[in-house]
Amino acid sequence: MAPNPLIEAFTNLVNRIRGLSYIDEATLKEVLREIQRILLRADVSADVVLSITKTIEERFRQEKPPQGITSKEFLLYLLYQELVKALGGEEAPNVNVSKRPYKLMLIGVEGSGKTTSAAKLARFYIKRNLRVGLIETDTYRPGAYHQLKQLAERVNALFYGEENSKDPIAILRHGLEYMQRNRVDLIIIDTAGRHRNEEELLKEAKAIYDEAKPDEVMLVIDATVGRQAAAQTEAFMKYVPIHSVFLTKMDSTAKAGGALTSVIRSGARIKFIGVGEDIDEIEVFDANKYVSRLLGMGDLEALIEKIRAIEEESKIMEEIEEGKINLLTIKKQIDSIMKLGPLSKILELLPTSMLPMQYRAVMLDEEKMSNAQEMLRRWRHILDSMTKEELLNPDIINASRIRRIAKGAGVTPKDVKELLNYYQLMKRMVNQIKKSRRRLGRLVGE
Ligand SMILES: Nc1nc2c(ncn2[C@@H]2O[C@H](COP(=O)(O)OP(=O)(O)OP(=O)(O)O)[C@@H](O)[C@H]2O)c(=O)[nH]1
Ligand SMILES: [Mg+2]
Repeated sequence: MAPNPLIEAFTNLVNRIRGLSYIDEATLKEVLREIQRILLRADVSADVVLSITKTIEERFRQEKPPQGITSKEFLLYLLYQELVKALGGEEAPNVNVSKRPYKLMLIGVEGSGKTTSAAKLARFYIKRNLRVGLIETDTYRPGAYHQLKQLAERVNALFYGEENSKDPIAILRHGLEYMQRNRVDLIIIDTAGRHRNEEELLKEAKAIYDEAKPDEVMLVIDATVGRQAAAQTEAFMKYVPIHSVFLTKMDSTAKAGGALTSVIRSGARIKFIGVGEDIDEIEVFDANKYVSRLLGMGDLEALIEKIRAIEEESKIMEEIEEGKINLLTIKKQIDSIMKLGPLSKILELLPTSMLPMQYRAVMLDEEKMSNAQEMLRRWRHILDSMTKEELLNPDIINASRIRRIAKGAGVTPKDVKELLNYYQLMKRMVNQIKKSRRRLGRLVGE
């Protein structure tokens, strides 16, 4: 994406936070005010801005940063998380085409970028080895037929249109037949945006929808309208179901933040963004990726990964404390530790670490450390060659199973036994803790 004022402002803020020696009350307030200024300038509506900063503030005060994470880093993490949340959450949209042929209809106001986006989508899916056809039903804009026909040729998509027709429904019907005859996997229907008035536009959209019975209606919105995007979405939703949104011209507006948050608030799902006029300038909208770029992250990504892994580990610890322990628990634990990177870097995390006492004592020794790492890797292989049943119910693992598992993992039966001993130890410890809790509970009269 081209340099944009939003990215610049956020990157500056991130660098400032990093440069702080510590975060006191005054600097916290200042940082929050700066976040508000940036978001308001990006045309994000005031209530969304307030809810983002309020949540960051509350979480910063109430939640303790995970071990090994400074309060500065934690603040950056909260900023990242709350922005992702405001942009629709963690999961990237599913852009798979679920059936063949799949009919995708584009609608939107004049000049929003429908025809350009139709070609971008064709290119996107052709790259994914789909046969794509484009149908032009716009009978209003002079030259619409040639515009899409040329684009279709450029991206190697099939094309159907009728240059002199004034009947979009007839064009559509012929176009669908043509595409089906040619065994097209994905049929993209472009519609007109130029009408005498809005009502006429919406009514035609509805008529085309009824005739095409598309699998997906994608609303194309020009991001330069900023927070007005929600009103547009809602107007269209009254006439046809809106399954997804293509937000265009993200490259040429300082109001992208407003467009994104307002569309999301209207309940629509943003699937694609247009980031330039060229046919390749299309991206799947992924809130995580978008926010990472917004904050100029790069290396911040490592921090996010780390915090996630720590959170995952504390979830596992909770499970263990509740007494739900089996070999699957151990497997998850090893995964989260491995994700945290070299063991030497996670010394601070040792209290919650899974390593048995005898290993903790030797952690500072480089050579022994790499032995411990080696051991974890070995254990991971061993766990991989167990069946689900064995993971969930380790008591069934007898001598012959141990031999099979060892062979599968390329280790000795002794190695497998070592892991099983560790598991038994953990289980005993957990039971002890549970017992003493219960005793304590009885003492205080629970
Ligand atoms: N910078 C930029 N320009 C874009 C983007 N998408 C579309 N455009 C431009 O927006 C203008 C309008 O695009 P069209 O695709 O013709 O819009 P339309 O919705 O089909 O317009 P009508 O058919 O009149 O309703 C063109 O100049 C495109 O090049 C984008 O992501 N970034
Ligand atoms: Mg058009």
